[in-house]
Amino acid sequence: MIAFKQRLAEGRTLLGLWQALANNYTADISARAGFDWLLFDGEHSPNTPQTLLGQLQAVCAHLVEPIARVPSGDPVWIKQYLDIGFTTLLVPMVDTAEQAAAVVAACRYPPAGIRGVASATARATGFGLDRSYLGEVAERITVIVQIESREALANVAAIAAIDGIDALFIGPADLAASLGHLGNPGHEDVQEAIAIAKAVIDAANKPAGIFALSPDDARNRIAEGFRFISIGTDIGVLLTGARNLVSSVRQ
Ligand code: 3PY
Ligand code: MG
Repeated sequence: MIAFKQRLAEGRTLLGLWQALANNYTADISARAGFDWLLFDGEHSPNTPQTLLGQLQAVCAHLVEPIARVPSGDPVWIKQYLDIGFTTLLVPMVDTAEQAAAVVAACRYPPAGIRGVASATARATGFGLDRSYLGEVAERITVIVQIESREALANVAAIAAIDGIDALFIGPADLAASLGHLGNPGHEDVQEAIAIAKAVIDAANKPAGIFALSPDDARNRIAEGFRFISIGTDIGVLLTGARNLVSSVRQ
């Protein structure tokens, strides 16, 4: 299995779909639709490690990268998400280099980090059958942190410089709120902040990702050189399809 950080280095922009329905069937269907990655959301969706496990198992036969967003950078969440077998994590609300370094440490075993070892009882290690997992964990795991506050913007260069932070993902909704434009991520102040953050991430030679606000926004983000872009959500796809269906039939 190629690590997501290696795929990010290939050059093609990787397109993703946000999974917020917290449902195995939705994950299974989405995994067949041609996306490069799916984001399983533990921060804002009704997910538990148990529901995430089912979704992860539902997509593992497909050529799509399952990314999990942990509820926070708490090492306990990180440990559980890694142990069930996610190899790419998105950590929300990382505002400082210290927090970013702590996230990396939570993903590594001692002496490099602080992750607890559950070798034979973790799905991550093939229940103990994958003997190389413990030694290869740093190469296999991709750590992505979210830049989504005024404080994170001020610290983005220092966050990007942390060894083990593989990519940085800009969250326009929280960034807009933090900059005083709650509910208006299209505001020019927010867009300007995104452009500055992107330039800093580029200068650090790390891949930048973003949540696109529309298909047009997604195409613009590709042209700007974002390396991975969420282009929608499972809820949005369902709701838009359902509303279009009913209005196409109702007289
Ligand atoms: C945000 O926009 O705040 C997100 O976390 C998702 O992109
Ligand atoms: Mg956010």
